[in-house]
Amino acid sequence: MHDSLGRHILVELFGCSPSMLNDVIRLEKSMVDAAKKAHATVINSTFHHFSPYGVSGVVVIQESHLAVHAWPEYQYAAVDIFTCGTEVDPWVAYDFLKEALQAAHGSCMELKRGQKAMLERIDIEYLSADRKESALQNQPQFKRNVWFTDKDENIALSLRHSGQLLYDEQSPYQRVRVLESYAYGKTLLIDDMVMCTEKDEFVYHEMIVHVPMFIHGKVQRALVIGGGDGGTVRELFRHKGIEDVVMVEIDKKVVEASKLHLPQLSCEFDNPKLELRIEDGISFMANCADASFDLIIIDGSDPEGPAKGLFSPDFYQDCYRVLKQGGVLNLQSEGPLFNTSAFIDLNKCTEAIFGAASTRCYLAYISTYPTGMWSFITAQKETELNYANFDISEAAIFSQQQHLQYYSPEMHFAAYALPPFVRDMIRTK
Ligand code: SPD
Repeated sequence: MHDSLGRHILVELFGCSPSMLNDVIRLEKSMVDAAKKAHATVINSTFHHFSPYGVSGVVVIQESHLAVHAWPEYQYAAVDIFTCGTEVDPWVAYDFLKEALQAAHGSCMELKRGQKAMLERIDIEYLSADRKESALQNQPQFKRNVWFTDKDENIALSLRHSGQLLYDEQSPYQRVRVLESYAYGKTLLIDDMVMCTEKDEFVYHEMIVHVPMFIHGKVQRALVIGGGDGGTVRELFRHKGIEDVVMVEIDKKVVEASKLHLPQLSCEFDNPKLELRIEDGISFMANCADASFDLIIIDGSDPEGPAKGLFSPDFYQDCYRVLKQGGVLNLQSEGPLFNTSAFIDLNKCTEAIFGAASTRCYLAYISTYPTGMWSFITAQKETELNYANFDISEAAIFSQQQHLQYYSPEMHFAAYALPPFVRDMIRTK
């Protein structure tokens, strides 16, 4: 017979595995398993990863809770294990966690919570009588609440997911993962950033491709830098006039992840008109012959890791050289409100190379990129860019026949209308 209602163990775990402490999925699983080992009934778990490192999470059990806050950079985890009743032994959970987190050593303190000598029990039968029925119907069900968060210091986007990774590979360049999010379906991540999700990838891929395709009007040879998931080449091949596409992706793991788990994106990788090269797009561009493409699309990641070079003036100087006269460059240029400095720098850089009259920015609304507002830049070589000068009826028929979900001639016009605050961020003309 216990002399208190609950037992609360405050645990300090030192010398833990940093990768374990930074892995929200494994940490959540260990905490849930620890609860189960201690014979607790798990009701719910909520876990968040913080970038670049750190995880916080709680497992709610019928007998109270287990909580963790992990500092991978100190190889340290603070854990609370609070149980009530006689069936659950919190020390079993402690032993399990110490091993699972590969802690070199741990220190603990047990507090008795709700000491019976201090309490007086009242009769609350009247409260429970009318709840008996609903309690029977509402047996607790384990509900996981595992979140992926794409964030910088001040802004975050979170997606709740199943807690299982469908793909998880560390390439020489980056970590590539696919998870199953509840609201947006399968989601491709590079490091801690969302690249695309099944449910809204069409916005990005339709807008990065069809806008410049209709502006140019007769693209035959296109080059894609990045685009390893395949969404951009899928959209390019909707255009019957395309004769060949070269796609240069640095990381074969991105292509592999997409082929395995995102068939709606990777469906054109076997197109005979596609030359898929696994190599660095920046060196490819530096060594590419002058005036060899009608269209260049830069479908890279954010300015971290291997994509950093896709944000440099030398690279855009090469793009200019490699385009034919009248050729179009189209690039993803980050979120004006999320990666403001990259957005401004890319606009300035492309304007300096192509000329202000040949460069324009447009927007699309991509709900799974932080802030939702995303931008693209179109630049045309040795030609004043008139984004509104395209074959509207052809674009309308194309949009209908291809069952596009975002691109239409109206969206094409509208996309170039910038809210004044965005226009002011990049105003030079
Ligand atoms: N913050 C996300 C920016 C990602 C841009 N590229 C996405 C690749 C989709 N093909």
